[in-house]
Amino acid sequence: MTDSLHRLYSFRRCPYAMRARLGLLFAGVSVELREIVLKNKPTQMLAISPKGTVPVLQMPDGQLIDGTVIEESREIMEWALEQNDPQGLLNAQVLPEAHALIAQNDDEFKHWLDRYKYADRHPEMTQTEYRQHGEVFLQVLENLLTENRYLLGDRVTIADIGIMPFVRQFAHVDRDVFYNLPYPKLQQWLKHWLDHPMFLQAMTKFQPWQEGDDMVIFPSDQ
Ligand SMILES: N[C@@H](CCC(=O)N[C@@H](CS)C(=O)NCC(=O)O)C(=O)O
Repeated sequence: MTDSLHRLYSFRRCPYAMRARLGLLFAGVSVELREIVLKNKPTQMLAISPKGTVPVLQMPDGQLIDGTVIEESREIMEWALEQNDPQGLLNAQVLPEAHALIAQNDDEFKHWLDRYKYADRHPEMTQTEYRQHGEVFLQVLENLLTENRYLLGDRVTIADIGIMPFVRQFAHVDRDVFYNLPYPKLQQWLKHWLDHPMFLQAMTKFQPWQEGDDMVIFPSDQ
């Protein structure tokens, strides 16, 4: 049984890996999890994905399907939900919009988030200016959440689980600042996710994987 599991290389604090783990949880798909340390990536991971980013999903041995490795977090979320999607996160009616919003997150917001978080490494602008650039996306999300409970309607979609880890990271640069910004719906949405059982499970701590370790199954049964 466990021989047929996919294997996920993951890093607990990485927002891309968080969205992949959330996708697996919402799909109810179990994988073998290998927690990694970014400064000491396993050679086994680099051998299958030389670009060296997490998350990476590897097909079980012997499955002769094209593309035996998925090395983009959005594709891992979607792969999982294509197996099983009881809550309809891949709702076809909003999928193009979800993709566009996730692309805006990954291509624009993440850029400002990194600079806001590590402003000392980017002295071209002040930290406040970086935050304000990031807030352009926060305002987009706030507007969506003024209309609906979730980003794209009254039900959760991949846009919510794909974007939430990044908003969390932005908020956690300085929680006092974040919760005093004029985005009440977004703050409420983030709090909802931070307390969500799936998110809490996605943040389970694991020891970094080493050759010879017992297999770790995610999600674990407890
Ligand atoms: N486009 C990739 C980006 C993944 C990514 O950049 N992950 C970071 C960690 S959050 C990483 O692995 N960086 C490599 C490193 O720091 O060495 C995806 O969506 O999966």
